[in-house]
Amino acid sequence: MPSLARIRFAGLLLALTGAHGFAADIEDIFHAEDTNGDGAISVDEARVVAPANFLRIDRDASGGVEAQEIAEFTAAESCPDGVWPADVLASVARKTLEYWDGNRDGKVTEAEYADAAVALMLLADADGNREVTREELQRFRGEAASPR
Ligand SMILES: [Ca+2]
Ligand SMILES: [Ca+2]
Ligand SMILES: [Ca+2]
Repeated sequence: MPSLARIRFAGLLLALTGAHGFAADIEDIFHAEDTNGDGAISVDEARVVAPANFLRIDRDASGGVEAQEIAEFTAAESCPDGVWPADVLASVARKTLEYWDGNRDGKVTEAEYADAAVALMLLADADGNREVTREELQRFRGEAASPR
């Protein structure tokens, strides 16, 4: 089963990389999200890109993202370590939905997604200054990749 860190990582990646692919590398993420080019993704910057990312995951354009859509989106993108088994994928999608679904009604609106994108981004904010640097994201990614 995927570890909590891995599921958080999946949610973070989806939150940060919805518009550029699940396995986008850190330079791609910063190129797209660090709009003022100061080397850190701020809360405002993460919010600005959230709607475009949301539209990409909301495959049927219903205005709500469901677990199945998260699973489909994840499967359609390349994963960091190849294709996950269907049960793992379903589990990650379900957990990711739980993280995103602020009011717990089983689907995620664009506003919930934007809030979650910011909250998940801040999981990587090791020094708590509400911005995420390449180093912070790299470290978070490394910790998620080797669960203890
Ligand atoms: Ca920035
Ligand atoms: Ca939908
Ligand atoms: Ca920081």
